[in-house]
Amino acid sequence: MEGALTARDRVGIQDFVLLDTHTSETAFLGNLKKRFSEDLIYTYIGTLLVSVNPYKELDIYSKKQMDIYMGVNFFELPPHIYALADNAYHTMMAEANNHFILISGESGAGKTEASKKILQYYAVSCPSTTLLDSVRDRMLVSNPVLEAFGNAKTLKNDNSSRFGKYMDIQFDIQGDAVGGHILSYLLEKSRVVHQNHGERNFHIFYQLVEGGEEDLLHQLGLESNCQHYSYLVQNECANVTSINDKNDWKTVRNALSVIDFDESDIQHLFGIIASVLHLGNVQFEADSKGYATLNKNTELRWVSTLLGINVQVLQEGLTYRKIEAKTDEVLSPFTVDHAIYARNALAKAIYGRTFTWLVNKINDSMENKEPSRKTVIGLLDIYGFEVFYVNSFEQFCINYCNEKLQQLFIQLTLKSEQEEYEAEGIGWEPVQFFNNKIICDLVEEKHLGIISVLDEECLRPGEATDFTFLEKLEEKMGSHPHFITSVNNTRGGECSEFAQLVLSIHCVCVCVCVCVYVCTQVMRQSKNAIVRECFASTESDSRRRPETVASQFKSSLLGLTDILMSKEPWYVRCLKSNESKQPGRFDDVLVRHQVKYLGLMEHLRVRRAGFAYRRRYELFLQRYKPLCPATWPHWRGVAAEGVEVLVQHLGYLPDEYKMGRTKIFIRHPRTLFATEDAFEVCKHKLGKGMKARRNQE
Ligand code: AOV
Ligand code: MG
Repeated sequence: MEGALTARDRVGIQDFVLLDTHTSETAFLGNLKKRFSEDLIYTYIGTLLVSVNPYKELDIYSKKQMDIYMGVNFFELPPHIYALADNAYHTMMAEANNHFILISGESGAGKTEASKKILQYYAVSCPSTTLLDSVRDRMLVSNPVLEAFGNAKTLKNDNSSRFGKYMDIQFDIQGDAVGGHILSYLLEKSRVVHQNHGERNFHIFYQLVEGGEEDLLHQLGLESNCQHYSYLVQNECANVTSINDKNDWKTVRNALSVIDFDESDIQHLFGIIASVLHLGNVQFEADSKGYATLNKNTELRWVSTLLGINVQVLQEGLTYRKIEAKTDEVLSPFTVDHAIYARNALAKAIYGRTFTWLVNKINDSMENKEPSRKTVIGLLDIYGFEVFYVNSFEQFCINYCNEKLQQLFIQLTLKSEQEEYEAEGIGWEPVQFFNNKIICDLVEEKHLGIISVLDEECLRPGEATDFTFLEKLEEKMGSHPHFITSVNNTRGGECSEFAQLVLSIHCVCVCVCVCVYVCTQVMRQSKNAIVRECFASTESDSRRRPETVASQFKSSLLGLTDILMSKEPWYVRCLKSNESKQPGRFDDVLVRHQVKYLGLMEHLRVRRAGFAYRRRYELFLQRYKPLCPATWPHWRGVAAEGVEVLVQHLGYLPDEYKMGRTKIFIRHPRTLFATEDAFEVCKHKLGKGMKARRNQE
């Protein structure tokens, strides 16, 4: 009987920590499902926010909603991404330190949407001035631009991020959002030239071809039909119902003018996108000796015009390798296969470097040049964990990145939390959890991990093959409990997923080698200003062997971990409700699996058994001493004793708090909120005099 249900029965519990009867996985899922069926997609575990993708627009992101959440304590309103954003902001302001929000979950779970909601919240709700409005507009429009160039339809998500994004939002001392800075991580460049079945290339190509004005397309030599371009039609998937390329084109076009792109930048940028499409249509034939020749060069002429490079030079670059002998250079012709490699490598290099250029350009436009003190909230939205039928080097990197972030989460929550109780001498029953450090080590350990073995193999061009690589892996880590290969299968002819991974790593190595000559030498002659800038760096001139892609990625992730470790964490854990991207469907098995591997139950157990809040005695006493006659205006003794007197006076029950060596630990946030409310009342009573004194202190 619907009418007999209490509100709690209907909407479930909004904080799992309060799920009083049991902490079983089934109860956890039951609560999530109940809330999901009522369109309540957010639930807390303490201060961690769990979000379940509704796959439909919910009316909960209006300006009115933002206003409701502004400056309100975490648990006073239903859970919301705005509450988390607001609390991170207020803590940053109160403590004058840096924070980050780690948004994680598998592909299609809602990370990018969550990060956009948070950015919108800050852009709209923070104090405002006309000058700052333009910075905020730029931060907001940077999203559609980067998504156009860095997102694509995959089997898991129609708008899948194919690069990792970390964005610092900078706030000044008044709390105004005054600037932004983006770091991007490993763009999946291979998508430019190849997409798996049912997937698309990056959105921008379809947007330009479908939405580009007639004049523009004419100038770029493009047909307004995706079917014409071999890089776009590999999987007959140009049109996707959830995507409106024509409208998105308009959004991107407008956004570019907001972020300071002048007409010449825009011409050059779309010249590059068009040149990649033309490159894809460049075909080779074998001559009588089996060497590559162009079968017709209309397309190459377009590439040459758009990039401002002599067509002869370009043609040579794609069909010959330059070998430097002692005194002079010898041109060695490519086979058709090698020419195709070179062509694809060039397309990927141009696109990849243009993407980096775009990020830099956006950063310039969001930069705040004021030297004043700033604090930041970092937003991390990376590509989510993904496993396809065929997995390649990209999935290896993406999933390794997700393991790294899970490791960070474990370190910052489960591990450090329990270590702190131990250090503080708080009685504690340890909670068991799976520590995925062992997986991270398997991938990244010096001399022993998969990446090291790959690097070694890359030092033996010509000798190393996919099988020697696999054999080395077997030899070094065959007995590792989390290492499984299918060496035997691959020898039998049938390619396992892992062999595919290895094969594609090999392709990456070959492409990188071929590309060194084509890209840098030829592209530096470009009359297209963006291309010239992109290839101007001197890295390939150096005599040193360039770092492999995997090693570079590993270093960049270590750098990211350092950035995050220096800040205070907040977490959003996104869950995918179903695989078919449909509203109203909650797939128990799928959600249970994510709850498990994200370690949410362990997190809940630590939270429930533990303490939501802790603060050093001195700081606690400093803030709340006006609430007790014995501690106001000064407590002359040891801080811990003062805190004990204070909380006794406030009526804390013995179960609500524990006294550690240096800190007080408070079990439930509501205890602290009650104290904080009392403090607010007291502040009013004591009036401005007290505030002034506090400020002096
Ligand atoms: P992801 O970022 O986690 O995947 P997205 O944020 O792109 O996933 O979400 C995928 C799709 O789910 C979106 O395009 C929306 O259609 C829908 N969606 C997600 N969150 C919401 C929400 N709060 N309200 C309504 N619809 C939502 V990936 O980038 O592939 O790892 O790499
Ligand atoms: Mg995403």
